[in-house]
Amino acid sequence: MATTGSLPKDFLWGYATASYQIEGAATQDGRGPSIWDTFSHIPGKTADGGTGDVACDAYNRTKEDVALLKSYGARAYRFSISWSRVIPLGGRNDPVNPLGIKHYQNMVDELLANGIQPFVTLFHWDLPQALHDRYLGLLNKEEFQLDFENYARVCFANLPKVKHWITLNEPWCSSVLGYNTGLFAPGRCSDRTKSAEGDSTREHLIAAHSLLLGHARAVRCYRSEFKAKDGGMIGVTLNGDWTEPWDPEDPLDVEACERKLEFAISWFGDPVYFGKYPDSMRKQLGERLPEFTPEESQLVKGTNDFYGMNHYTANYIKHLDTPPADDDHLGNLECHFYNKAGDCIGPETQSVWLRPHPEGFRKLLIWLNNRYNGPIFFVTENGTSVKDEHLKVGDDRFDDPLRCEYFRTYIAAMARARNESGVDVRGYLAWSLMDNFEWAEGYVTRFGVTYTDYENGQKRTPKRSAFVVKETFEELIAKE
Ligand code: PNW
Repeated sequence: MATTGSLPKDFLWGYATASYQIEGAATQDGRGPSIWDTFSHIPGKTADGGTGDVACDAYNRTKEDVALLKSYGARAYRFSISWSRVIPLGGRNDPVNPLGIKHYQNMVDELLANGIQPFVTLFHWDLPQALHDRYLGLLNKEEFQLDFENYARVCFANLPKVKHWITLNEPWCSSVLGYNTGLFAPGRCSDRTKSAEGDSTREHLIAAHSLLLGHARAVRCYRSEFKAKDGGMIGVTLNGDWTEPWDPEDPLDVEACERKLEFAISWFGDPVYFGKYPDSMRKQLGERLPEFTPEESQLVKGTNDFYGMNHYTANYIKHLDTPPADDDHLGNLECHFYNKAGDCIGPETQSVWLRPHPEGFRKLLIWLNNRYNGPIFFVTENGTSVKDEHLKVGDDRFDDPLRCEYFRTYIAAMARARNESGVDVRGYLAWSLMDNFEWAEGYVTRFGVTYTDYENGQKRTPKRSAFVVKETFEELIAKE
């Protein structure tokens, strides 16, 4: 049981967002376009034709949103920087936009003035479009890592008060969804009905390699030029779902569970902690998986001051007996919501990939803790959508019992992992502060503890879950 007062008094909790999902102001104050501006404007790429042009208009509501966070009792806020707001063309020889810098400085100052710790993500998928046009972005490892390092340095130099830096958000999503399935920007894949260009058998593996090198260079830069003076921490945020065997009696399903975790998480986690890709991936992917040169391996190894963990759901895993497809990114297996006995992993939500299963959160924290030898953890995202929430009317829009239950049970599961298994988790950022642009789902799917009224000037109204999260942490955190 998660008991009263069982989290330390300095436990950092709060909410998370990302630039393209909330800022809007797509062309304001000199911002350049990102690959998400381009992609979301292509008809058919988002559920409702939604784009981030206006989103929650958060760019123009810094004070209002920080006041909202404060009213929720938040001690921390995770936001991301729009690269193309800071360097509109993105590259290391391109001009820096002082108005973009100013915006994020104001945000940090406003948060600190209200006692809220900023957690800042450098890259939450919104690559400057100019870098994609110039050299195919993530597919050009030499150029990308240098441009990312330069952008990171500009951010570190201008935001010295930030003590928690996250280099990349979910590089799995940037790689697989952007270059293998093509569901996310830039939408490349082998299916020519979806994309004129792309190779789903290789490009996601190349993109991932470039991202790891960019991450590593940004960390090296922070540690050598800023850490001593500014005293912050830096790490990468990885997503990962828990896995349970479809047939617990079948050793091949049990093995496939581990393989799924390695393909999804250790693809990035193992290079960051050990300087190499997992053996299971090398075995299946062969020469399609890039090799780290000895220099690259050294550069990437040991680059997390903390493990940033995004976690939402779990699946039952069934192994496949057939040889893997060349474009397989899962590890030659199937993901299911029901197991062999007919048990369901969790209730439906609005997101086809997400079903609540809080025990999986506890188990995955323990799995990660063992694999990576007890790192410091910050949970940088956790939350849920609610089925048909977009259809609700009147005050019912602000009542979200499934989300309330989700947060109660997931936060309790995290506290148990900490208290019973010694997982050093020091903070928790719920996804999300407010309903926002949910990528390919557009505005249909809502993840906020705050209702955003897109019809009425993006007005924000708290949902019940905002109070539940506050009460849950007030109870769990020790008073002294
Ligand atoms: C995360 N999947 O994305 C992101 O970091 C957020 O920006 C996003 O809004 C949030 O989760 C909710 O979706 C994911 O398909 C998107 O498995 C898709 C998947 C996982 C995470």
